[in-house]
Order: sequence, then C-alpha cells, then structure tokens
Amino acid sequence: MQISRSVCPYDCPDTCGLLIHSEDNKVIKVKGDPDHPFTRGTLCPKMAHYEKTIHSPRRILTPLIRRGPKGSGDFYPVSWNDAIKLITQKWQDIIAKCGAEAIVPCSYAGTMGLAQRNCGQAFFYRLGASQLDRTICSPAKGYGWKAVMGSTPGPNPNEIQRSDLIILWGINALATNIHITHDIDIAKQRGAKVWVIDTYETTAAKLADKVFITRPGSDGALALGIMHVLAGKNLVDGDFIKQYVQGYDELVKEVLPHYSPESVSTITGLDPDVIREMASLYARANASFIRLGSGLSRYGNGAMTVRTITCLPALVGAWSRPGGGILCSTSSNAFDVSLVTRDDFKKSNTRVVNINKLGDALNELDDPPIMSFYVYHSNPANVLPDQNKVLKGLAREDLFTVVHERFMTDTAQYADVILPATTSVEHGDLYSSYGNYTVQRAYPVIAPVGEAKANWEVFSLLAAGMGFDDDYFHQSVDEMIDKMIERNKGLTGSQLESLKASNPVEVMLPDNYKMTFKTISGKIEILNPSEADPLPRYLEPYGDQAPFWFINSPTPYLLNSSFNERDDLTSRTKVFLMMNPADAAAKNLQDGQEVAAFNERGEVAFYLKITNKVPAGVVVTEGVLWNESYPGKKRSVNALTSQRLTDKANGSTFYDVKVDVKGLEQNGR
Ligand SMILES: Nc1nc2c(c(=O)[nH]1)N[C@H]1C(S)=C(S)[C@@H](COP(=O)(O)OP(=O)(O)OC[C@H]3O[C@@H](n4cnc5c(=O)[nH]c(N)nc54)[C@H](O)[C@@H]3O)O[C@H]1N2
Ligand SMILES: Nc1nc2c(c(=O)[nH]1)N[C@H]1C(S)=C(S)[C@@H](COP(=O)(O)OP(=O)(O)OC[C@H]3O[C@@H](n4cnc5c(=O)[nH]c(N)nc54)[C@H](O)[C@@H]3O)O[C@H]1N2
Ligand code: SF4
Ligand SMILES: [Mo]
Repeated sequence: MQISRSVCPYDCPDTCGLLIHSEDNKVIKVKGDPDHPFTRGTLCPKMAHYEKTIHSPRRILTPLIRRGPKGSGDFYPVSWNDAIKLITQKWQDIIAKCGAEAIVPCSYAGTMGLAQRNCGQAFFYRLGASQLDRTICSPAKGYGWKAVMGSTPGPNPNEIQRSDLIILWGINALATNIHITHDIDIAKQRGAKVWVIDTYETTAAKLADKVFITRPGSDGALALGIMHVLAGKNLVDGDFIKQYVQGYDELVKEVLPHYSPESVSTITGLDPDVIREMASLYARANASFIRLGSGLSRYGNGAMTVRTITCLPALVGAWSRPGGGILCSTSSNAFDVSLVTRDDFKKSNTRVVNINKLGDALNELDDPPIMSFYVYHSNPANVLPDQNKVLKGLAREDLFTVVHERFMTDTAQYADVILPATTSVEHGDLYSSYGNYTVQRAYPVIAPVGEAKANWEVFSLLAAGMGFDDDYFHQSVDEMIDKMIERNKGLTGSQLESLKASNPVEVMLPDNYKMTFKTISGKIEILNPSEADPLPRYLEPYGDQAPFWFINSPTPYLLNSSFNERDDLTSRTKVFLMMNPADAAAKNLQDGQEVAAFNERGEVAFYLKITNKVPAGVVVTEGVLWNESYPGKKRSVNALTSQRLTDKANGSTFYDVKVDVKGLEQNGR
C-alpha cells in the first residue's frame, strides 16, 4: 500500500490536507493529514470516505452521446475522438452562422485547484465565446470588506485561539468551516465566550454560549444598533479611532441617530435590551473576533450588510490586540492565476453573461441567442437560482449542450454530449485556500478511472480540434503549475522544496499585518468617499410577496450539489422543510407529512419537520440535492430562488426569497 499526500479539491474554506492510501491503482482509504497547519488530521464525513466517490458505481466512464429526447437521460458510448470531432464541428458551424458569442461556458467550483479550475477561461477567451461573470458565490461579501478595509489581508483564523469573544455571524461553522472548532476549543479552554448570530438555531448553536436569532436580511441594522449603543455610552476605543479610523464622527452624527435599539428591534426582531447587552459585552471583550459567513451577503442588501458589520471591530479597536478583528475570507495571493486564465486571450467587447441570470439568458438572450452551452465542474441545473427557467433553457432542442462531469447530474441528463471527468486523485493541481493561509501541490495518485480526462486535457483536445496553435495549449498541466510556483509571491526556498514534495506550506503574513490597513487613506474607512453611499446605512432586502422567509443553507453531508452520488450521505440529509410549531399549527400541518413550498417561480416538495429551532415566519431546508431526492422527484430547492442580484458586485441572492407552504396529499401531487 502506498500513502500519498493530497488536498481536498472541494469548494470549502478548510482545504484539508489528505493522506490517500492506495493499492493497485485503487484508493483504499483517505485520512486527514496531521501535518496540515489548519486542518490537523481530521476530515468531514464527506471526505472521510472519498474513496466511495472516486470508485462510485455511478461514475461516468466513457464519452456519451444523447439518443433520446432532451433530458431523458438516454445515451450511448462513443470514443473520445468522435466526441471531440462532433463538438468542434458543431462549434465551427455555430460560429459560421451566429458568431462565437453564441457559445457560452458555464463553470464554477467543482474543483478548486488553480490550474484545473481556471484553465477553461483561456480556451473560451481564445474562442471568442461569451464571457461568464462567475458571481454565484459571495462577491458581495468581498465588496463589503473592500469598501472598509481595501486590500488588507483577512486575519489568520488561528487568531481565534487568542480571542475572548468569538462571534460566528451568518456561518454554520459545523457544516461549512468545521476546522475552526479546533481554534474555538483552545480559546474556550482559556475562558472565551462564543456567540452564534443566525436566522435559526443551526447545529453550530451547540458551540455557543449565546444564540441570537435575527430576521433574514436584517444584520446590517443590528450592527448599526450595536454601534449606536457603543457610541452613545462611549464604549468605543477613542485612541484607536483617532489614529486608525476614517469617518467615525460622520457616522455618529449622520447615521447612528436613526438606529436606536428600539428602531433596530422592529427590523431584526431582537429585543432592544438584547441589543444593548450585545453592545456592552462586545465593548467589554478584550479581543473580539467575528467569523463572518456568506449567508447574510446573499441578499439584495448583502454588500452593504457586510460593509456595515466590517466596521464594528474598528469602533472597539479590536484589531490592535492579538485575537481581535473580523475574518470574511483569506487570500494568500501567492500564485499568479492569470498564467492559467490568460486574460490576454480575451477578445475585446465579447459580451458577458451573468451566471446567476443563466435561467433568463438560456431562454431569452438574443443577437445571437445561446446556441451552445459547455458545462464543466459545475451543476447549473441544481445550483443556479430559478431552476424552472434553467431547465426550460436546457430542454431547448436547438441548444447544443456539452457537459464534462463525473456523475449523471441533473445537468448531465440534458446534455447532447457528456465527457467523463477525473476526480482530484487522478490529476495534478496546485491549491490555495479562502479560509486559511496554507498552499499545497498535489500529484495524481491513481490513473484515471475508465476513460476519464481532466479539465486541462479536454481543453487541450478541444484547442487542437479548433486549430489553435498557441504554445499555451501545448503545455502539460505540470508545466503550468511549475510556472505558477516559479513566479510565486513570498515563498522561501525551503517552502518551495516543501511544495515540490506535496507538503502543506503556510504562507507567512507580515508581523504587523493586522494593523497595516491597505486602503487609500491608510485607515479603516467607515467613511469611503469613493462609494455612492459614503457611509454605511441599512438597506432593505427584496423579499417576495409571500409569508415565510426561505432559508436554504448547507448540510454537513453535501457540498453544494456535490456528493449526491453517495447514498451513505444523501440518506442522512432527507429533504426536510423545518417550520416553527405555531406556523405549522396555524396551517394544520403535521410533522413528517409531505408539503410544498411555493412562490411565483416554482413549487418544491419536502418532508415537514416541526421544530422550535426555527422562528415563526421562517422556513429552512438544508442542502442542495439532485431532483431525485425530493418527494415528487421533479424539482429541487432552487426552483424557489431568484435570479435577482446583490446591491453591489452582481452576486447571488439565494436567501432573499419568500415562499408559502401547503400540505400535499401523499402521492397526490
Ligand atoms: N458542508 C458544506 N460545506 C460547505 C458548503 C456546503 O454546501 N456544504 N458550501 C461551500 C461554499 S460554496 C460556501 S460559499 C461556503 C458558505 O458557507 P457560509 O459562509 O457558512 O455561508 P452559508 O452557508 O451561505 O450560510 C451560513 C449561514 O448563514 C445563515 N443566514 C442566512 N441568512 C442570514 C441572515 O440574514 N443573517 C444571518 N445572521 N445569518 C443568515 C444561514 O442560516 C446559515 O446558517 O461553504 C462552503 N462549505
Ligand atoms: N439553494 C442554494 N443554491 C446554491 C447555494 C446555496 O447555498 N443554496 N450555494 C451556491 C454557492 S455558494 C455556490 S459556490 C454554487 C456552487 O455550484 P457548483 O460549483 O456548480 O458546485 P457543485 O454543486 O459542487 O457542482 C460541481 C460539479 O462539478 C463536478 N466536478 C468535480 N470535479 C470536477 C473536475 O475536476 N472536472 C469536471 N469537469 N467536473 C468536476 C462534480 O461532480 C459536480 O457535479 O452553488 C450555489 N447554489
Ligand atoms: S469538504 Fe471541507 S472539511 Fe471536508 S475534507 Fe474538504 S476541505 Fe475538509
Ligand atoms: Mo460558494
């Protein structure tokens, strides 16, 4: 048996180090790497059995071509040669008739490796295809942070160990960032307190001393209410503000008077005395640390909400002490990804299609209409908002759809051509993280399963088929990774040796990084003159004309729609709709029965779970499952979500959704 180091390729802030145990070209088991500085040898339930994904009987093993009508899932196998020939001929026809912009790529984060994730961009730029604005995740969160902190790096999560008040705000850390629990435990042993601020009592509540339940989309107001009390009672750090903060006086004068605890209470649903208590405990903490999740950024006011919360540590001077601050995300910037994406291949003026609006674009875009859709490491039929529109688009008989996938997802079912994709142990890559500062290189551990090929290999074949002779398309993925490593920023000689050997390497932050504010003024910018709204204020979310907010948050057992191939995991995530007992009683609904959540965009069937963990006026479902897992097997959670965008940065608004709920007769839909 051989043990090889590798990295978890999924879209998760932890980016765990893995030890892959393999024998005879098969992965036998997968363990966490104890030498990884942040994840320290433990894994989540998904990757603890990654071998079940790698060797799943549901893997697609050969290229396939559609035989039945669109969406029927009826395919026959073909050779790679024939598949590539078919695709490139079809594209040449489309380009001749409609121009290359009629071809639209769709990718997001099936793999996070810098080379395999981003290499498709270079190909589609070179082709002159429509560009994709990949803003599905949390660009509004990034925008909010930048508006206050500029390009200041996010703090290392290990700061948590030295904090005495840890606030998990809009993050279910036990699902989406489980390894910070290690740092939280260390802090707790030293007496730290933990708060959870969420829209319902998530599993992370068990880590917390206090749980605060806010109305969806209201957190910006809550932050302003806390600031109102801090300023009013002079609980702020005046010296810090004087030296390091821009715009505190303007905030106090022009904004905070509108956000008394009483007025904020009507927005958030929290008692005014609770808001006062939050402010006084926040001020009293020596080194408060906010770990801000993305949940609250996925609203029509998401960027402004994050911007407002990001101001909080400045008022109490938390940045100046070890363990204090706020972490939105990290970025080591050690590698230059433009070596992979090749922005210089971009043809000027090619149109840009927003990923969140593909539902409309696939059906309605004109001049030229979308005639071909190429999907790789993404599952748009399940993960994009407004599923009914997306599926209607994918069902167009005149749309030529190619899906490069490992499994028969709801997207692959609608393909004209399916190409089999590798898992991360079958290809090489270079990884960095958005939740810590570790970087790592991974080499292939086993040969590709079946005839699977990695993203880079497929783009090389497509480039050859299209007659592109640029040197770029003739290199190997190892050469591309070598180039990124050669041109690294900030790695030492011994770190480079370590990277070569596939060891996890922690990029070091400068000593005074937390107090070096990389903004135009050099200060924390509560007042940012380059913003249309120079000061933060509360904006309302969109909502819908329906009675219940619809929170659709992650489960620990899936990662977006990945891992749906695993019965051992999907059997643990039965698709519940959680509802407060009073709301269920008012609607005469029983625990366990089938219900439908519905709004103007669609209807989805769930099993009802009546629970006090969810407040009145809110319903919750966890996980994005394939359609087959929902009662009725027709639609999944995103049939209810909307294509509307965030206030800034064109982000998704997955949680800014309302629904009504009705009982369903068993099997009587
Ligand atoms: N197990 C697992 N891990 C994952 C993922 C997964 O699907 N499963 N997804 C990965 C990806 S792509 C991402 S981007 C990250 C995202 O991970 P997080 O940053 O944790 O963000 P979300 O999962 O969107 O939402 C987190 C929490 O926000 C809460 N929330 C929703 N609206 C509000 C609000 O208005 N106010 C407050 N205070 N809370 C609110 C939700 O109830 C949820 O508990 O996780 C990654 N990790
Ligand atoms: N309702 C709702 N919807 C959401 C969210 C939510 O919280 N609620 N979260 C949103 C967020 S934050 C995000 S980031 C998006 C994520 O959306 P996506 O990035 O589309 O993520 P996944 O659902 O994980 O789908 C990735 C697919 O890539 C395939 N894959 C994995 N590795 C490879 C590879 O190397 N090559 C190829 N070709 N394929 C590969 C996998 O088999 C999988 O089917 O979803 C969004 N959708
Ligand atoms: S999904 Fe996240 S927690 Fe699980 S192994 Fe991967 S990086 Fe670690
Ligand atoms: Mo995401």
